[in-house]
Amino acid sequence: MKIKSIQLRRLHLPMKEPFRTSFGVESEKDVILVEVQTEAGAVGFSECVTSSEPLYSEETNGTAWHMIRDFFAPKVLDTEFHTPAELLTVGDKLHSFKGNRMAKAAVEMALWDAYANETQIPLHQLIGGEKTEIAVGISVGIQPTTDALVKKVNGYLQQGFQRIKVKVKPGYDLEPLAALRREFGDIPLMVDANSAYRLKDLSHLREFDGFGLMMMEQPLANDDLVDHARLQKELQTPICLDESIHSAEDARKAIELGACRIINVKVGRIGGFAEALRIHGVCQDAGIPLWCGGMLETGIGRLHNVALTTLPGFTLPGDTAPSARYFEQDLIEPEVVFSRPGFLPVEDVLGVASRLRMERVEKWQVDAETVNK
Ligand code: OSB
Ligand code: MG
Repeated sequence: MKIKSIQLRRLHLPMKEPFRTSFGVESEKDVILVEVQTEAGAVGFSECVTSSEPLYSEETNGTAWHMIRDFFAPKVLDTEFHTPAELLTVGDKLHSFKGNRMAKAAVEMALWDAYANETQIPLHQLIGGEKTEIAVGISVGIQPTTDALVKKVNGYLQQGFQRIKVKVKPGYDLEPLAALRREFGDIPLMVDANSAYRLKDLSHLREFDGFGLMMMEQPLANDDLVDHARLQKELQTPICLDESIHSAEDARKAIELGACRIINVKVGRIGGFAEALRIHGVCQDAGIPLWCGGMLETGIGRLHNVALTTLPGFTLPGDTAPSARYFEQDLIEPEVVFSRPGFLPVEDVLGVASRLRMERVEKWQVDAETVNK
């Protein structure tokens, strides 16, 4: 496979409802798509998991566009990849450029997707995935009232989601959790704080132990491992790291320190499929369970997340909900839908371009640029 051209597109796609976390609210999906064309005529797509503002991480759609256009895409233009083993080295070509892993991941994932299209081998097979369906839970944004939360969660349980993840922040945590336990009993329940607490909140965080949660996701700072290790020693509830894990090295150090007992892998956050496979290896060796997180992706990222989740180390339900969770109409057809309640099918996707509705991409597109060497 030889890379002939790379295009960037930016879309503003309407969302069904706003999604609120401890750091802010997202009401529209502002997304960058990367499109790769090969000499043989294959097409690969990916979506970048950056957002408009640097609230989840330092990266934004603006910085990602700049990084991909000016540094990352030119590095892979005209290069050749003949085997999956060679695709594992895309990251090495970008390694001298520091950070910006979301932007790097978008390029890397589009190359894997193009390779699946060119070789007609589904992505999940290329990366060594094994499952034929995957179990999924749902991430529930912060609601205006506890009643509203209970109502939402009830609907999701009816639909069959395998676990409920509730976004929390100081002032919106113990009371909603108590209401959910009262209403729904022993459901698989977890929280995600998106770095809203500090170690000084220890006595408050201890109270979460009373709710029998599957895990507490990223309670402390986005760039911290040391305080998470101190916190984990004080809590019964397993800590799951999301924002703090950018690489397999981070995973190794977090495990060594005892900073978490579970890791949320977002392939778009950590630099791509190759790094995800390395994290998978580190965590399998250490007996650390994984699950696949989400970034409110369109169907493009959703299909890539499904492929990732087929790896055997992803033993806990992920955040990859059906397309209809966020979008009236996804960019792909058929959309991502349950095969049975709480499960997504693993389909043989030979590149997401085969599912993409270009007229919908064009409908929501606000910017486009072809990258030159
Ligand atoms: O922390 O997992 C997170 C959404 C945007 C940014 C960060 C996170 C999330 C979610 C939603 O929890 C996951 C999804 O449904 O895609
Ligand atoms: Mg999270």
